[in-house]
Amino acid sequence: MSSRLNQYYLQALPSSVKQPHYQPEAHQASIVHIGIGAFHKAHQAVYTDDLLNSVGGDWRIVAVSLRSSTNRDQLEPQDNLYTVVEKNDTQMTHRVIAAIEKVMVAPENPDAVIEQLASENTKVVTSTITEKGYCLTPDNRQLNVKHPDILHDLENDSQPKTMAGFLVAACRVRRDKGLGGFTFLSCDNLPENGDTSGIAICQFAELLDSELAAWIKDNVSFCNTMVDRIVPAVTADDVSALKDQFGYIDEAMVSCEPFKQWVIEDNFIAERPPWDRVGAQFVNNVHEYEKMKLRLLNGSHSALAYLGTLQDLDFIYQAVSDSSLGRFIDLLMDDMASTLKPVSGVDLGSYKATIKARFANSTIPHKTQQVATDGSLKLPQRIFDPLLELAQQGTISKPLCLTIAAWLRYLQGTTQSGQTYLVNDPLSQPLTEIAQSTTLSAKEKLQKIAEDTGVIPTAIVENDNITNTICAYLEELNQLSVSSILDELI
Ligand code: CS2
Repeated sequence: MSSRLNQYYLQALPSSVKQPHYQPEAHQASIVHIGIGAFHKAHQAVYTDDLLNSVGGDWRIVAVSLRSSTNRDQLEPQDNLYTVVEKNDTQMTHRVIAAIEKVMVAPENPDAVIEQLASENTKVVTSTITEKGYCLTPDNRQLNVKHPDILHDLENDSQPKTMAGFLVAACRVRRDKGLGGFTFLSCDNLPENGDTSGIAICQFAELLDSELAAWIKDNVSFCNTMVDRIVPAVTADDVSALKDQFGYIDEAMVSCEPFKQWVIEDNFIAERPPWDRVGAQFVNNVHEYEKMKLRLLNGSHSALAYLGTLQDLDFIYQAVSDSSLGRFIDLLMDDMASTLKPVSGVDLGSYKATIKARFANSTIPHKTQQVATDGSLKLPQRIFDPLLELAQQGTISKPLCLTIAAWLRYLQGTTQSGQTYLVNDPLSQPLTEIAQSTTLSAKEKLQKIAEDTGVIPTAIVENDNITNTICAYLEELNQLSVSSILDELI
């Protein structure tokens, strides 16, 4: 019978699985991470494990799940240990991570989460709650004060549901106890993720207590960060492959690519984990790194997700390996690149080539449908912003217009061969209803999405050159095959 990974099993691990060199319980937790999932486990927790291995310090992590108990239930029986499998066509490595001290499930005990965030030991709070967890307006810049969860938290500020609610409740306790604040690092793909989180959290606080909002502005620093690592959702096959190879069960494992990057704005109000000793970069300004990654990597990812899904391609590696789609991505990246300023130490040509090679990694199959989720929250920073910037420079980007048309066509819920799927997006109901209408013209659909949901910016619907291009592509996508449209564009 196979054993479950836990602290006792560590001694029995085969030597090809790297183990932590430190005694986990000898290090306290000074980081609270909100939104534990595969990405956190394969990114920030790996950097932190590297730090504990090579430098030490009280930098373990208390992770919080705002919704489900799944991660706690998988990790707790394993003493919060889990395996990270890094792989591509030429390498595969396995290591056990011990950086997470425990997982708290917020809905089970919100007071305990507030207490942890308000503890004197807490110096840094990180988050990966996906774009929708921030409860922002459609342009992803302000707090959506009409969001049902925000309304709930304004009414129940000591028993919150949202991250903003928890952070503000914890700041109230810290202020009342005479403690200082902490540094907050958003690790999600939002535009200017630190500044945006700061704006939304302070807006939320302002609605409750303006003195507390002022305290937060003075005592909490919001760092912008650029995070990068491709981490597809874990499958039952991943868990069985690990068991077959090494003979142990790890329900909490994650698989990812070998590549990882973390650029962090150096704006820490409290003690700073020396993550730069283990490969992260502290810089004065993250914006250009962030824009480069959001547009070249995430923008291309979304384009592959929508165009790939329409072509019945289940995985990103299949989409990028399709010769027409691959060539299309080159054109899309060229247009994106002309909206970017030079980034210190980065050669854009090799950056683009590396992204394509990373997408082509078939050993970590990443579902097109996974990347396609929540398009209404991803497209503003990935596609709409660069499209409008290019239009200001006098260019109507065909690749970007085709990507928007592909998203609208994707919202119809069928591939070009007629396979159906569910659209996963917080606004799926209004968006699919408009996209599937048989009476509205393509232009009316764009206008209605802009008016009813605010997702498409008015600057786009007011620009005839842009709307005509998107509408022409949408009509073509309803009549022709994706590959013939791509071939024509190329
Ligand atoms: C992806 C990202 O799901 C998505 O929208 O584009 O999760 C992407 O894999 C990461 O940002 C890579 O760093």
